Amino acid sequence: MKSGIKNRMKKIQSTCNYCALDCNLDFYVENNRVVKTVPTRGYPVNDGFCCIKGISLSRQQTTVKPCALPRIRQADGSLKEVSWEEAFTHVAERLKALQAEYGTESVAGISTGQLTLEEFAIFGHVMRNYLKTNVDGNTRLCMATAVVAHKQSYGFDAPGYTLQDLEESDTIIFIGANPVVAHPILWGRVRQNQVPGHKVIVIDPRESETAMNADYWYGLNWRSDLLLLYTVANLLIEKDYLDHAFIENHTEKFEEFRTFVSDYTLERGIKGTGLSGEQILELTELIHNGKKVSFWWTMGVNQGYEAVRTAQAIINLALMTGNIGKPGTGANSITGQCNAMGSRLFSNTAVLYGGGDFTNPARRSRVASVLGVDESFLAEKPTKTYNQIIEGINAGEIKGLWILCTNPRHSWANNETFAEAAKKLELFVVQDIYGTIESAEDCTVYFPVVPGLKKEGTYINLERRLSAMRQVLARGEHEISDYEAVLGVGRALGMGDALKGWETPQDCFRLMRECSRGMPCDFTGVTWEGLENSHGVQWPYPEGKEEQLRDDQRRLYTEGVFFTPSGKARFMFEAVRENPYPRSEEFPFVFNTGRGSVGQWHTQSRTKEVKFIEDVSLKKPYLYMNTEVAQENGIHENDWVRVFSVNGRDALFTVKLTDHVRREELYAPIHYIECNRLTPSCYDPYSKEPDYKGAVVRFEKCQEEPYVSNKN
Ligand SMILES: Nc1nc2c(c(=O)[nH]1)N[C@H]1C(S)=C(S)[C@@H](COP(=O)(O)OP(=O)(O)OC[C@H]3O[C@@H](n4cnc5c(=O)[nH]c(N)nc54)[C@H](O)[C@@H]3O)O[C@H]1N2
Ligand SMILES: Nc1nc2c(c(=O)[nH]1)N[C@H]1C(S)=C(S)[C@@H](COP(=O)(O)OP(=O)(O)OC[C@H]3O[C@@H](n4cnc5c(=O)[nH]c(N)nc54)[C@H](O)[C@@H]3O)O[C@H]1N2
Ligand code: SF4
Ligand SMILES: [Mo]
Repeated sequence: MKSGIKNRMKKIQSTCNYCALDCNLDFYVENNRVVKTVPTRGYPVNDGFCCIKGISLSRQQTTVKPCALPRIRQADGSLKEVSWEEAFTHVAERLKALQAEYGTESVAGISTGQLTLEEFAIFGHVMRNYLKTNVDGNTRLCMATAVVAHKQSYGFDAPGYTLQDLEESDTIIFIGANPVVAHPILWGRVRQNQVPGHKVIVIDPRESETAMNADYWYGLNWRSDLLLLYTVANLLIEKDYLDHAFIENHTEKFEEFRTFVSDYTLERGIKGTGLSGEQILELTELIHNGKKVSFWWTMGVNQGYEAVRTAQAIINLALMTGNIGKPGTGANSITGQCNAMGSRLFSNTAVLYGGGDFTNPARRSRVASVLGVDESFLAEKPTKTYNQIIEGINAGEIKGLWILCTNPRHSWANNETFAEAAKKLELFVVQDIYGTIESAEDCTVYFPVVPGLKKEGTYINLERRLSAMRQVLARGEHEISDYEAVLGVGRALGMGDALKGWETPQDCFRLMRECSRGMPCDFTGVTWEGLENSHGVQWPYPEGKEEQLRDDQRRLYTEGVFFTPSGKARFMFEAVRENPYPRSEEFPFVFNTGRGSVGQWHTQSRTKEVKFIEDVSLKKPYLYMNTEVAQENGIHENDWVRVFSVNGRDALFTVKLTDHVRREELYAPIHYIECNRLTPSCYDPYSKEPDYKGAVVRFEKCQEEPYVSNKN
């Protein structure tokens, strides 16, 4: 490249496809190379800032290898490159053959919250509508709890907030959320809050990076959130710290709730949460004294054995104090992946496109007419859940699996169960940008696809904002996108007319937009072109209402009207349950898991390619141990321990000493495959989201440094 004035640079605005903020970035391109990445100024989410992952997205232009042809496993175990046409035909024929031999539901898919809306929509069309089988998403590992909680409490999966609420709130309460690490740009919005005397409160058993930066930290016992939230609700009622008018006009079942929580006395709360009476009373007063109180939750809540009820207990607090629908308030679920929100409504897995149950006749008729198919063509029931799919493979009922944009061999709970499953599959298609991911080890077909820089589509962020991914770099020979790969298999299956109108992502966008018409997520006023170089658009944005909806920071429930038949929000509650995995003499430690650093992304396939992230990230699995506990066990920094889990497995970790985890806790970042070797198969009963943060374990010091693979 020649130095000098960069006057031939082309600027393309696109969306970061890591976390749920969906920051917009301006990519400057010269000779089909990104030479500069600048966070988009004026974009309402990130206005000129972004984190280390977004700024280094252009690394993928060199690290994603140009090997563009798919591969099929041969009898001798090797992978042979074939043409795309051959691969499409092979996969289509194998899918049909398996269905013919073992039944319709003997093949399945695992989708994702990290592709474009159009990509998982077409995957859902091919697999769920046409093949009539099951596709769940990695969003099950992440957002399923919030989805169920919203549906039951609000009548629709509709988080109501806008990011501006973080700047306007005077009392910001994070529950099981660590945005300093996981959502740095969201944390930036907290830092911009100018409300005099505003307070940041963190509820987390661990003194997380966010807790370290907060005004109040409530380090409750693991898995005692539901008890704490009911105790606080009871105190708010006893002290009459309620918004009676809101409760009366906009909610249902409050009287039942009042009776129910009267059992949750302060004494009981103290005993179960490990917090003092003063702390619980202080938290109650903070909620009462705030004029604009906002609650924000993430995986510390969603990933638990009574997670849905915990999320709803947060919603209940917002409802009873009238902290919803107004600036700076809300019971706000923070999403994880860049397009989890899109996946929740447009992947055709748990609901019809645009929302609505598979059994809802009006919705079936609407979606079928938009897609130009007979109603009977549409999937008839929600998908089997992720755990049922893996269990189905291990039970020999499911023989074919197609995964895209997810790495379950690493990320699935009790991940050895996935390893076992992968070996049993007769057809295992892995579609990824890296052929080196752990999940691809046992694949029978590998589909290499291009990364986000080379494709286009639509993303929806945590505050319901649609934004455009636009192609930044031209593609090389044979390089195709996820959309084209799925379309290719669909055509090879003989879908024919059922793929009419699905020819390009832009066509699919139009279909999905029509499916949204009249639904809470109506975005019929958004056009493909209009989204380009824009500020993004929050749903709802119905056609004809564009003028009234110009504001960039819109929230739902401003009139106190919800999506239930009565228009009222519901108090949802249920008795606190016994922890299925309590600490015991045999397993005295909690094995807490979560994000390790701003730079590391999940299974690290992408972020390990970024030199300045990789240079500062440990290559070997590690965990944090309380300094005193380490001393008592003769353990020093960087010593190795073998951790034995309640799931019957063990794994090796190096030890990092810290005073920020409590005595009873070991905290393991999820970015190493060893982490989920130890998490048990335990799920919330309603959402089937894994309880990823609640394993119990014991450890032994290793006398010598063991050999550990450096796969990660
Ligand atoms: N750098 C980076 N950022 C990411 C990601 C990444 O991999 N890397 N992933 C993205 C995705 S998909 C997601 S879902 C989000 C996740 O974002 P977060 O949920 O904020 O992150 P986690 O680290 O999983 O967990 C949050 C906190 O839950 C706490 N916790 C554990 N048990 C309990 C409990 O019983 N009660 C309470 N109250 N808290 C508990 C943990 O100690 C931890 O501090 O991050 C997104 N952002
Ligand atoms: N113990 C524990 N386990 C957890 C969690 C936890 O807190 N604790 N969190 C859970 C949560 S919230 C989540 S979201 C999951 C995440 O788990 P995964 O979804 O398995 O993790 P990722 O590493 O994000 O996997 C994404 C894959 O997509 C590939 N990819 C990237 N871009 C593209 C593309 O454009 N096309 C295609 N086809 N592939 C692409 C990447 O190379 C990578 O292999 O992990 C879950 N696992
Ligand atoms: S905060 Fe999230 S969306 Fe923004 S640059 Fe970082 S990873 Fe990307
Ligand atoms: Mo997630």
